[in-house]
Amino acid sequence: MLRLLLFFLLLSSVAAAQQPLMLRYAQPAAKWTDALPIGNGRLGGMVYGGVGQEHIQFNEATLWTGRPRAYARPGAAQYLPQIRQLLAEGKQADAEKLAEQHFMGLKDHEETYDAEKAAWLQKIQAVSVAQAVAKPGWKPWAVPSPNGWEAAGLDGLDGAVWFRTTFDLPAAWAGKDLTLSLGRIRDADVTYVNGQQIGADEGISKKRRYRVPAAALKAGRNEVVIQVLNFYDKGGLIGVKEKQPVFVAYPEGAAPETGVALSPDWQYWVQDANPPLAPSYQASYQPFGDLWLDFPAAGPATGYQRSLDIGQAVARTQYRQGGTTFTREYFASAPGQAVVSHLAAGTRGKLTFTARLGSVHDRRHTSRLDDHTLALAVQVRDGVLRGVSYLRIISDGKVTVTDGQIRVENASQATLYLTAATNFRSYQDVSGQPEQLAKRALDKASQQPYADLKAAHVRDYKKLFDTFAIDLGHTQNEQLPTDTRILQFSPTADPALLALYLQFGRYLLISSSRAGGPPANLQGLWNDSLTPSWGSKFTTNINLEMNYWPAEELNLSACTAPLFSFIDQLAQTGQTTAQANYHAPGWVLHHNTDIWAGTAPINAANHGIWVTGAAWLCQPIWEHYQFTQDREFLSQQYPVLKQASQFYADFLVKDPRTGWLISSPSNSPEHGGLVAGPTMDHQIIRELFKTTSAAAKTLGVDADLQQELAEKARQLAPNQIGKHGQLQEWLEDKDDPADTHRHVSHLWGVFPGTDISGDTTAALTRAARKSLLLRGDDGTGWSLAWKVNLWARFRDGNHALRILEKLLSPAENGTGAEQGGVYHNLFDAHPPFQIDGNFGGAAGMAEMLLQSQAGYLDVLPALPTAWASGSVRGLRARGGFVVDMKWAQGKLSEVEIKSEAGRECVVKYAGKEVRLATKAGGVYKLADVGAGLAPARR
Ligand code: FUC
Repeated sequence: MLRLLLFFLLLSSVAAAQQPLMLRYAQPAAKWTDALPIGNGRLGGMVYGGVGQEHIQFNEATLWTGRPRAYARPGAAQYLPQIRQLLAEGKQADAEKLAEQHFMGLKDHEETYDAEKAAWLQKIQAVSVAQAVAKPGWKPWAVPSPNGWEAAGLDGLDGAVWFRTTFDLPAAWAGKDLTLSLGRIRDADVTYVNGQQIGADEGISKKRRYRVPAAALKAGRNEVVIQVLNFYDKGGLIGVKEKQPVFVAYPEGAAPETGVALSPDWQYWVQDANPPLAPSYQASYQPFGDLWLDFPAAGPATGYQRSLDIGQAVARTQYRQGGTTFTREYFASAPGQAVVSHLAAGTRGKLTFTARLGSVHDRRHTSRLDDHTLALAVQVRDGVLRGVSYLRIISDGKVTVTDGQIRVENASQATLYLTAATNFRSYQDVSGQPEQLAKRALDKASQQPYADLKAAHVRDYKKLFDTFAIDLGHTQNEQLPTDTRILQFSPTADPALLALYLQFGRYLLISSSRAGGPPANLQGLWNDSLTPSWGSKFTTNINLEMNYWPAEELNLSACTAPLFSFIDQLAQTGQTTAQANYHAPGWVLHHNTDIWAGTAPINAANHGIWVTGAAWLCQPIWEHYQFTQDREFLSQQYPVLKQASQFYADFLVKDPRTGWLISSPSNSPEHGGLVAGPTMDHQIIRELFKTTSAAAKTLGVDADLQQELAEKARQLAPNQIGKHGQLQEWLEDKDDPADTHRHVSHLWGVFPGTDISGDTTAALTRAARKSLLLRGDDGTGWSLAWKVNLWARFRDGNHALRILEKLLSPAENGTGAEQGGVYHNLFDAHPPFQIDGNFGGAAGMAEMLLQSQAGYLDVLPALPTAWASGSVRGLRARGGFVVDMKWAQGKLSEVEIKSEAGRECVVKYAGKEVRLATKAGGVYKLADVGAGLAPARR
């Protein structure tokens, strides 16, 4: 007993020293991707941990632009035969043109926009350059930023904005015409030199290089004035991507490098910040607000530490100042439905600060609710959603509240309760009462003492998080701050960083995907921009699905609930689109969707018409059943599978050349334009037909449908091997072996699908492997993550680890340019931040350790040499099994399998196989004894 206890104590002290579940930093966050994320699935916060000023930027998952509306274009289907015909004749450009005009979904505001824009432009143009320059209210402007004025402090601004600066004309250039280079401008500009118009253009990709006639120039100082019109999204002077100088003037014909720079002392004046709402296919996820805490100026801070404990889901900041230790803790509680912060001073009465609520929304308002509570109300500019947030502070110090702030004086500790809600109820219903919801949560949370609230939060979180553990070995690097570990990372220098990365993926899923809320979007739950990249929506040609890859294997099945309820909504709205675009039964979804469950094709015909979003989203439904063996779930979700199958059964057409059934029109995601018969579609549809039939069989229903789907699956275009030995991405053998495009869509059948698996189709597996080699080892964050999973399925652990190393490379390499990798806070960089890489990377590591897609448990299928010893607890396998295992010197030493459903369990390892007849609840231990797998001796 004593020895056991000693062992336990030893173990726990090692664990504490190693801090395997901590992100740690020695300085506050300087930017958003340094800040630490907390979340409860609905409320998210990014904690900066500043000393003089604390900042928690926060989100609520249902605050989006847009409104309930029709997304599909009525009558689109009448153009379908012609689009198909054009594609069959090889006339891609004509097909895309026709589709662009008639087949894309409806944009919000598209009916009214042209007239409103014309009227607005008339108003804007009524102000002359001389009048503009004479206006009061010009403000200084930092040198223009490559990401538009949003990134330079004017987030969300659209409209007419004037800029001005000067340059000095060298005497030697007198009488010469000049070129003025301004880079790209979003969206339109009118440019003046010394009051004379010298150019005007519209278009976000055109580089503005205007001729300035000598006659417009003066000796000495010349004034440049630019009126910029920005109709939507990012705005302003956005530079150019190449390394050529911009904001220079030089003699016509001379090299830009010989030019004089425009003075960096720019000024701007906002003429009008209310342009008509621009047409948009889908809505964008929005930030909600900011909590600012200002502390009185005091001496320097020492012993600064900032951390995120993902074992407990608690962030902390600690430092000493003026002889007092200050500590802060933060978490987003799911049971408490609040973001909670606790501030404490080690010396009595030393805690004094002012709390404010702000927001980047133009329409925002703060007010005093009661003598402990401040309220913030926000309203999105383009849409019907509004939000309310309350901040209540309970403290032993003096608390005073005004309409703008809460002041806390001479306290020893203070607890901050932050709640938020919107009027979003569903994609059809915005009648929610945010005041009531946020107030109810506030009253409930703030009645609980901090310690109780925290204990309930930790308990709730650990119920999910503690179902899994992993150990890949330890080194001294674990003692370093996380940002340094990233810089010094290699799989041998710091194997524990990989384990941390995997667990951080699980942390992010628990924090951004909880029953009752929307699924994790492109940024999970976290977003600080009114114009986030790709709208921070749900892109369905890889990204949304990747977010849920780790859920089942890494024992977070419960976190899939938001995905399935979202799919149920898409299966409703998708029926309208199936009718409008294809005259087809069932439901369809294209490559993107938003909180309003838009399913129609968007953006452009060359990539927006990709039809297999619905089919792909059926895969996690079947997977969930496979992992959990939950028949009730399967029978509830079966109509979604059935109706998707009905759509594709109707949609497929016979290829006139081969006689195969093909998907047309469609696209191999974001690659190669609108085509007939991309390989990925056929793989996904084949898998859908197979799983729908299997589900029907399991449930004992729809025998006819099972037959029909089996027949259609047989007629579907098969996977083909092309002239480079590659798996063809398209129907025709036209792959370019030098092409390193980020999407590896035609490998869907290897992962996440099972259309091509080493066991049954060795030649196709070789071809798929060849295709992946040709695509190369680089890519955006999610592209790297996908490749990790693929190399795991190809049983090549060392290659998978090489890609993981890239996935964990520093996204910021110090040159200002970003690359696929991780930011300081371990967020995945596409770049920019996109959470799919975090989730896909975590799933890839699970695939390296255990696979079960082929009807058996494949133990350590892709163990890299560098992971010589390790252990894992709580991996899940299809069939309802939970697996713990240990390995040493690259060899399995013990595996323990818990059977939840009592199914037969086939286990394979290193060419050996064992079959176990299991009982529900039974636990089975096996060890590798050289000659085979045998029951383990205790
Ligand atoms: C897909 C990808 C892009 C990006 C976007 C959100 O369209 O091709 O790389 O990840 O989704």
